[in-house]
Amino acid sequence: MRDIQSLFIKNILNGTRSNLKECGTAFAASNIALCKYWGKRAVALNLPVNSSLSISLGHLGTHTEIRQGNQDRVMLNGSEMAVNEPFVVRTLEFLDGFRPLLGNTYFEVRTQNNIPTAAGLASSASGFAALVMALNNWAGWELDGQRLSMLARLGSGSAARSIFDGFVQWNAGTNPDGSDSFAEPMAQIWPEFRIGILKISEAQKPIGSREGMNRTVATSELYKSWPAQAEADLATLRTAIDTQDFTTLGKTAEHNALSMHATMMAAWPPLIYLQPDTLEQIHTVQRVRADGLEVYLTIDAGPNIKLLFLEKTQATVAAAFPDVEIIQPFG
Ligand code: 2P0
Repeated sequence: MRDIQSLFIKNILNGTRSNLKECGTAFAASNIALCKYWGKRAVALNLPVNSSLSISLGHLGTHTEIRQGNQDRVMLNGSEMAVNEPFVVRTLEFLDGFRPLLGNTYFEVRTQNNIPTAAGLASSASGFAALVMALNNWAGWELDGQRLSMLARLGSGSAARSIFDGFVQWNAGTNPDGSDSFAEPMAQIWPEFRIGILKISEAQKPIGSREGMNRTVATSELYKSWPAQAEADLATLRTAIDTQDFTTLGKTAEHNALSMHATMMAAWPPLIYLQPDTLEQIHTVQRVRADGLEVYLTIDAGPNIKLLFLEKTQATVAAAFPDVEIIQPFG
């Protein structure tokens, strides 16, 4: 698997000269999918079954610095991490693919997440995107967004989308070599768009996304209907973004997320990421919506809820959900 990734990296960088400067830096925003990525058609190259569409979180994400060191070192939010920490192992495994192209150097990586840790938002998307962009800056490769997206994808699928800001589509592609599976930004901006984070639990989820999606593909009968639904939802979402049709966007994103959870629950052993408090808040969303408040939700592979609403309802949403943390994606 690592050989396949190393070869992919070599091909992407074919003909690109490295000219290392003292230090490379980059920032990448985190993202939340409105049409979810769930399931891989090829594990080694992180190739997805379906295309997905996300919105980036503005200034919330990961800042990364990379330079040459005397040994491999990884700092997270100012603290040096032990080499056997999963975060470090995953970072260095990813960087191993680049090492031969950079004079077999040791890496010193400093990563700073400004995503509120309490918000329960995944940081692997912004983390691997920032790492690839910092490498590109350090080595002077001047790669375009398409190639940066494909490199970030190897670290974590959702990182392919975090190379860009705003609304972003990650095309699943069909080529077995992964050369057409990359993200592209959409031009539309929607300044009134708001995301509300409802933190349900900070506990580590028992099954990570990676294992969870592989299990779903392998064992869930309901997953058979997922690729077609995702494709239809993505088309609907694109039109809703084009026309700023918030109702259609909200309905489609919520339906997409809950359909993904249905495929997970139909896996064996079942994957149930929702907690009792998640269900309680889902019911609250349904109740306030029945009362006329236009708010929708999406949920990733965990118990936390992300609300979707517009600026004009912000005060009402904050009153209905007192613990909500509000993000302005285009702020
Ligand atoms: C997404 N998720 O589209 C979906 C929705 C979780 C649920 O992308 O194995 O960490 O590294 O490619 O990107 C989380 O999965 O998985 C994810 P890998 P990743 O945002």
